[in-house]
Amino acid sequence: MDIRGSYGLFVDGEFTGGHGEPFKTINPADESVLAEVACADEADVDRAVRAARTAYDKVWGPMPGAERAKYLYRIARIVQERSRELAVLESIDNGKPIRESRDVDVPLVAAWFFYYAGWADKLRHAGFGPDPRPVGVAGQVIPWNFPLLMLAWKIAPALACGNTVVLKPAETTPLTALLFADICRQAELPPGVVNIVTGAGDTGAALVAHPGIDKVAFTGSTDVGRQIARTLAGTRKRLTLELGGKAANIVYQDAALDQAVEGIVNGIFFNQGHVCCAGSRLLVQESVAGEVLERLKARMATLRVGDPLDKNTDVGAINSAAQLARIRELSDAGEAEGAERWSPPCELPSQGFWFAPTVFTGVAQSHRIAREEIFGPVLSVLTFRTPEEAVTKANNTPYGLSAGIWTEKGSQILWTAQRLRAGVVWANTFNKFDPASPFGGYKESGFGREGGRHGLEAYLNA
Ligand code: TXE
Repeated sequence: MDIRGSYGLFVDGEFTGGHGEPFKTINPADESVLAEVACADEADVDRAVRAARTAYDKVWGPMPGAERAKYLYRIARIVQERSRELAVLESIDNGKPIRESRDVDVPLVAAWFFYYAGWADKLRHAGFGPDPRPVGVAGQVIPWNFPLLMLAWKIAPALACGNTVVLKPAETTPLTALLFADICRQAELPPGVVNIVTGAGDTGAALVAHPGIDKVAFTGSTDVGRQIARTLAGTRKRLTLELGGKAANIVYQDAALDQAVEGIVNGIFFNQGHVCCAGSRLLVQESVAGEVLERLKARMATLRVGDPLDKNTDVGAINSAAQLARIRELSDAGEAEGAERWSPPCELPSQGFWFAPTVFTGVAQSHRIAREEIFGPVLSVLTFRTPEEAVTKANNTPYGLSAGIWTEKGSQILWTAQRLRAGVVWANTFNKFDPASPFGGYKESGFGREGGRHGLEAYLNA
């Protein structure tokens, strides 16, 4: 598949044009145009939903689970076979380092399909009720930070349960979803089971509002999540929302500090910090704060920022000009509100969207950089004296997606984890994902769980 050129929507097993104004997707590392992509308007979304409905009624819904499983296994194996192509395309459309797309994103995509393939023929015997049925047609809207992985999180469990889908990728990263459509064709997935409609927010809004959709799954900003909840209020549609986060990464004084520093770096600089569960607030016990910061800065100075396709790159490009503007705005607010800003010396490319790894110290809980999701490579450091204070500060956020705990004491891990209002709590590690583990938030981070057995519940009428 040549990635330069024009791209269509994927409806009923065919690539087709759209009636909206086509848009360009660019490489954020150098701003070059990668492709022109079709935009789906309401009529195109309607076509896709109808195709999904027909496929659901005639083919996919009635198909025995063991047969559906074969398709999911086939998709998983083709993802593995075409992993280089997927990783390169993901890196140039998103800006993430190839080391991450190659070693994290794409292997996890395959893992998700393998895992849910295994469930497809076991739904009747897994406590979902005597006769669990698929919900029907799912409308799925995903963001740009993990374009392929979010697609896998949404499509694999939906298909395993017997639903068909219409998925809208983000407007800045549509290409790997279209490559995935090509993989569906290669796997001979029946037409209409997976449909991809490209476009911006209007296309997403049309999909969510379409009366032929039975279930909406959304990952993205809290604002849009709220809008979608309003649109769906009073309808029969089911909804899961996975929204933002402002995770606390708590480092106790007895932690293995070098290991903790690796976890802090991974927590906030992985994927340029474009991670809903990023450890964007470091809460470090006062007695070791100086030592941790010294080691953290030394480690940050070794991070290589640059070309996403260079295998040695640690931190790639910011996904879009809009996201870069947001990161800059919040970082400027951090300085204006009195926090101290530090970045290692690093030469950023002159073309493209770049932001140096940054740490703020002297951060107060009232500062915007302690409260708002920055969604970039920017860490806010706060300190605490007692475990009680750590928990209070960690929970002092409207979000509740994830948290991290660093300590050598098992009892401290349990004590802290039980008190944190976060859907995922990592201990002595961070940003670890596994298809068997449920993932999702409390409070303004959304509701519903993706992954594991829980991830099936959203797609079943039990
Ligand atoms: O998100 P949007 P944006 C946060 C992060 C980021 C901020 C803004 O803080 O800085 O959100 O990012 C589609 N109806 N997260 O503007 O707009 C849109 O086309 C239906 C956290 O990119 O929410 C895209 O496909 N769909 C987050 C998807 O929603 C609509 C990941 C996400 O875009 C729509 C991304 C509408 N009215 C951003 N408007 C996470 N949880 O990981 C837009 N979309």
